[in-house]
Amino acid sequence: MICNIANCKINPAVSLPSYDRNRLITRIVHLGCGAFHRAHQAVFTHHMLEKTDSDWGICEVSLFSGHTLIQQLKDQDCLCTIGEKGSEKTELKVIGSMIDALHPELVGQQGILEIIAQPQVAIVSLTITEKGYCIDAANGKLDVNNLLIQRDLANPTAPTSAIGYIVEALRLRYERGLSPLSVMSCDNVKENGNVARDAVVGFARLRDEKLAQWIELNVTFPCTMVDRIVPAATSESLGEIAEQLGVYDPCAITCEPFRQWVIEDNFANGRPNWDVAGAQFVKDVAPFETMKLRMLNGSHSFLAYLGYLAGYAHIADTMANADYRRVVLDLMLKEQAPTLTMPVGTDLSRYAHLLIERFSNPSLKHQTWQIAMDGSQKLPQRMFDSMAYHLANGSDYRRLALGIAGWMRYVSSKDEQGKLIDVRDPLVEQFKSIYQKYGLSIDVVPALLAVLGNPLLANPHFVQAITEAYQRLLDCGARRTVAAL
Ligand code: NAI
Ligand code: CS2
Repeated sequence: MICNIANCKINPAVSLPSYDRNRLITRIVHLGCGAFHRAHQAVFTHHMLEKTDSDWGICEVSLFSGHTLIQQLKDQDCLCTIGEKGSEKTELKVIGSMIDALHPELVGQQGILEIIAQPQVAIVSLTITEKGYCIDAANGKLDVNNLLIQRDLANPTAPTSAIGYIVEALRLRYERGLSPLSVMSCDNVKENGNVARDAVVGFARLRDEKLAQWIELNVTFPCTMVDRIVPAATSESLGEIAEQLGVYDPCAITCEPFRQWVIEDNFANGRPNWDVAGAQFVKDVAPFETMKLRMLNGSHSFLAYLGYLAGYAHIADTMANADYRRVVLDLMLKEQAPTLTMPVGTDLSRYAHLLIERFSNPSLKHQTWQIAMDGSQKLPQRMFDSMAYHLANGSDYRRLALGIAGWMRYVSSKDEQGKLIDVRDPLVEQFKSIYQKYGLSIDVVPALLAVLGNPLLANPHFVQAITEAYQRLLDCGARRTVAAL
């Protein structure tokens, strides 16, 4: 018998699901069974199940990478260990909210579509990364030139993109006279529900106007603000958990103890009472989402690019440098907080100090390289929107300019010692050709802004500020440039 958490004795100090998992049925299908989903929505659902007699179970789907993980989850009855790492101790819990796991390589595309088309399924949730929405950064609408979208338009009943899957599954539900459902994005995308709706309805319209109208009228796309720092698993993190758990769990994830979820209460076909597990249902998520994207994620990206260039592997290492710590707090309070309009009573200074504490958690090995990934998809909502505010208001934006220049220097794919950087981004080929043409020089600045389709390119003050910051990075390196701010 293979020993795993479903059939072996595990450390009795670890908490196990206290509810009868046999009562759970697939009401949620989750696309993007990565690290974050397991440590966030699956955990909230687990705690909700502990406190209620709800039957809301989750069927996990990975559309691309991750078929090994899906098989491993199935092999252990979809149980999975979450290690919440405080700065002093790690608390383990085995969660039971996931009840099935699918991958196209294991069940085929039809297998996944038919699960979403089951009558009792009420929510399709998503953590498919920013690029999974196939959006054209220049106008925020479905990118019809995206290769996955083109492939799915040519062969819509055998989709490959998340958007193609959702539309085909909704077509099956529509044609079978089934109830609609809610598509709930949990990605770090500005107005993530609206972006998901625009992509889904936009794609459906290219297939069938009637289907598009049915979706627009019946399917809801709640926006959410999601927060929990969840680094990718490593052999070290899995080993640490195995030691404490008493058995090796290949699906285990470590994360910080903090978790937050603010959800627009707009569901077409019911929803779990996630509020009993600490989630907040609100009418308007936008202020919370913007606050988090700019203050947390904007600072994260700043630390990731300038930290990586300075030779720091993890966010906590970067935060141990007093200059980075000071500058990132200033970035939050002086350049991000003033751009926000928050509900009365929100204490942004407290929020910023809590973020400093969370980023400094030394036991959380969150790689600067991981956060640096996909910058072309992340920077608009994390930094460019705030820059637009400052340009319109004549206020200071030196730190934001340096963050963007840090990204530009990072995508050169050579660090300050000349070592190769493994740049991951959907636009990586375009970055390569820009650097081949101009080399490490300020001429890359307008060229990189142009590939992002960024409208601020037309603003000479903006371009000058980024150019100056980029030149300082070339002259002095990241550490000295940050220290001088
Ligand atoms: P991950 O790399 O562990 O998982 C990503 C998942 O997305 C995988 O299942 C992968 O198959 C899928 N995926 C990747 N590209 C896709 C595409 N083009 N179309 C459809 N599916 C695709 O990453 P992780 O940590 O789970 O993060 C995923 C997203 O969750 C992030 O991009 C972010 O938007 C959100 N998030 C992550 C947090 C974190 O700390 N890790 C915290 C808050 C939000
Ligand atoms: C990070 C986020 O990878 C990144 O870009 O900034 O995933 C961050 O860890 C989360 O948003 C925290 O909630």
